[in-house]
Amino acid sequence: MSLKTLKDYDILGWRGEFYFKVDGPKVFKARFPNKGTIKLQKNQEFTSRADMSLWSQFKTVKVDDPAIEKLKVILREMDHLKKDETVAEQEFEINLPSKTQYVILQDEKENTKAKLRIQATRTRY
Ligand SMILES: [Ca+2]
Repeated sequence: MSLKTLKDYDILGWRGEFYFKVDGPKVFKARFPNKGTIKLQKNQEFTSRADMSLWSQFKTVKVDDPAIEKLKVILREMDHLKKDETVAEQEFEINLPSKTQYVILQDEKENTKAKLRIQATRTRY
């Protein structure tokens, strides 16, 4: 995952404080990072380490039986003076299994863009 913004999100021109929420099937929800925020100033970019995941899930899928998992990813920005703002929100349909793919989550004005890597390859153990 990488996150880049072209905008100043805070009134005082400091930095945006971003976090992700992922809505999985039923009631599961995840936040990334679990605690804290990704702080970005205008034109800064954050790239996560390879071992960081917004969401992980195992699912047993029968061979030759196509399965689709839907995940909603929400990018929010925090402000101490008001409610957290939803910058971007999108539902992704992930075919299981599929090759590793990259998707873009961004706001309407394309100021803030997250590039997400979806890895839904077969796991054997
Ligand atoms: Ca803020």
